[in-house]
Amino acid sequence: MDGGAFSLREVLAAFQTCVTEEREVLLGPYLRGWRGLVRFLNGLGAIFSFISKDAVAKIQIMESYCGGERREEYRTLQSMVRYELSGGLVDLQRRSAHPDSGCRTVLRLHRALRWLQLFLEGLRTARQDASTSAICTDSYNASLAAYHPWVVRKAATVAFCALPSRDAFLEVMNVGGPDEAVEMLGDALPHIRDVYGITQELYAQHHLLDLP
Ligand code: 1Q0
Repeated sequence: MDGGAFSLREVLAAFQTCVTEEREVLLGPYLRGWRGLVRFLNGLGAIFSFISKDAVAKIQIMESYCGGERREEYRTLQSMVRYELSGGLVDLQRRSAHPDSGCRTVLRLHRALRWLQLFLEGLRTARQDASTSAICTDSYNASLAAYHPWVVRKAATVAFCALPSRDAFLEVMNVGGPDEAVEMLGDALPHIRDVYGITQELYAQHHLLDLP
């Protein structure tokens, strides 16, 4: 997946690899999936760099935990939550002693995964001449927008206007023709939904859905 054109198929496959038989979410493939998505986003133009910079910063925080001294604790989302909560390593009220906990960092990516799910579903089912910026704006308003201040929402909405047409989009996915791209999305989406659902349930159980 390094260098040259790459296919969104491989990127999305990472989210399939994430889920273990015990229905735990492996952080390694989860972060590889995000890395791949960011590469894709960068390919869409410099106007999206304020988004990819934030995503990369969050991926890097997580990669440093996953490659650090306590890497065993960061093998899965479940082990991370257990470890950070039992060690008092999560700021629950406001960011102070642990501003960059794994729990709060993954929560941001998790919310963005919901946007991705809605956006890809929209692309998959839209008419051929549908506007991708409208699909993207709708998905954003139904998910991430609720967590963003006005300026970020404004900047995001402006950037979305620069998105290419649906067909051009399906082509940059690099999985073949539009029909194949639609089929690939149909195969990949259940796995994204699954990862989202498991994470959502885990975070709800531990009251982590509003971490500052
Ligand atoms: C295709 C267009 C991409 C649009 C992505 C939508 C997300 C918009 C988000 C804009 C916010 C970015 C600015 C930073 C916000 C942070 O304040 C916020 C909260 O963090 P914190 O630390 O301040 O509490 N951060 C986030 O909400 C995280 C946002 C991460 C966004 C990751 C997006 C990665 C996108 C990948 C695009 C893949 C496109 C694939 C589509 C393939 C279809 C052919």
